[in-house]
Amino acid sequence: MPSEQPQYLYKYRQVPGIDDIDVYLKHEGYNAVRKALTMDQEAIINEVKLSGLRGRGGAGFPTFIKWNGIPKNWDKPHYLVVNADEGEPGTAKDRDLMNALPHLLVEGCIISCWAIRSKACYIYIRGEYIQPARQIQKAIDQAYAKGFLGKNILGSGFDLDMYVHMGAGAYECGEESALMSSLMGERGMPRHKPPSAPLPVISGVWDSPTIVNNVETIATAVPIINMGGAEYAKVGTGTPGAGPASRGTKLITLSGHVKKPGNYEIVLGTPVREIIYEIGGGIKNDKKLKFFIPGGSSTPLLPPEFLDTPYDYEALGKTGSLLGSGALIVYDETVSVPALMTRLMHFYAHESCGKCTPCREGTNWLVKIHDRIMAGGGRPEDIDLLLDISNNIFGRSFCALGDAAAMPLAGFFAGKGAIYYFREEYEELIRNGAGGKKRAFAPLQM
Ligand code: L3W
Repeated sequence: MPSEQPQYLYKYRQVPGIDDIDVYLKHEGYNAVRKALTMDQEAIINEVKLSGLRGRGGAGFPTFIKWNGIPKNWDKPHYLVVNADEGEPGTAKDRDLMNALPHLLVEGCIISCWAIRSKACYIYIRGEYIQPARQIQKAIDQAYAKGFLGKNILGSGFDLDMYVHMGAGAYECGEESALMSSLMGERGMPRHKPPSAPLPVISGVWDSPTIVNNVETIATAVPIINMGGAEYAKVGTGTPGAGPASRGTKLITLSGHVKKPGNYEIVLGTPVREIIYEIGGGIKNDKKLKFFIPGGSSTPLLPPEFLDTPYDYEALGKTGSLLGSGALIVYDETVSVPALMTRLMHFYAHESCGKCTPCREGTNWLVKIHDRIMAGGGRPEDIDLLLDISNNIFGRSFCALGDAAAMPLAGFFAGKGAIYYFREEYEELIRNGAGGKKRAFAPLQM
């Protein structure tokens, strides 16, 4: 365990029975709720602003701006929706948080709802997450029994109800507008966004103002209120309040060819090299690192020359990749890039909701061409065709799923992606056909 990394979310992660409210209460549990209920809305949002907290689901949008966006018309219905539809390949940090520390999420929801004066909170959990959903439901029941949920919470006059809603296994439902459609019982397809439709903070579920935040974002409200936003922001990169900055800690899922895969809490800005070689113990069987994917399968891979990049929003953005949801996937020298991309393209084509043509048709073409190359029937012009198709998907699909398929392969606008860095592997497979070096599919290991 990297002892020098402050643990704000994982502080009590290893305490036996911490998922039970009685144990949680003995470890600062619900202290942040007690404190928050003595603060007014502006004061809570100000602490979140001071903390520099940005959305932990992938976009990194400043949380306080989102919370401030809810119209201050408190009598009208408005909602908090927690995005627990963690579907990005390589990402399992929200699963761990919900399994191990369910009360941290419930506590974060109460604080967030109090900050926006919402009387209802929905936790939308991906269909496959049966155990996390059970854990959250148990935590909600225990919180009701102790008076942290329901009517007149701790005598404050604040009422709040919390509901678990299970998805049905569609990756697309992690996209906030598709998630809201699914929550309302409609097909899980994305909706129009600004400028042709209002933001969820103005009109979300049931045409009411809605905050949609990731599990980790909401849970982070707990240490922020406990320690104060300024204290939370003491670690990280960039200067708080002076341009974009990555402050505080981030849960990451470290997977693939490392000796110690797992979920870790790291300080934003920790170099990737330190994460892979110290926290992760280095490459499995002491093989050579070939490349890594920094933020989940939708983010472009990076070769070893980027090992000294600080793991933060700005530095990873400058590499042509992204921090994304914090899923760092590590690949050793045995991995075939075309084989990995084939596997990923199958995933995105399968998960495309079919609403828009560039994504529905484009992802299928990416699959067909990859399958052809892998079967030994590739043509020299296929590589540029893959780039061309990616370029026609990127920025032209209805939501980010199309971009997510194009980016690992081609980067942003056919910039630096798998083909840019490992074009010769595609060329070799095409040149040698079925006689080319045959390598196994690289699984996205956890
Ligand atoms: C208030 C404004 N709110 C924007 C809100 C907006 C949304 C958030 C970010 O995609 C990415 C995607 C994945 N006032 C606002 C405002 N908002 N302006 O801010 O919006 P946006 O459009 O930048 O991003 P998004 O559509 O939420 C998220 C990428 O993350 N990703 C995803 C990984 C998947 C997981 C998972 O499985 N858990 O996180 C990885 O890279 O591709 O590009 O809420 O409403 N003025």
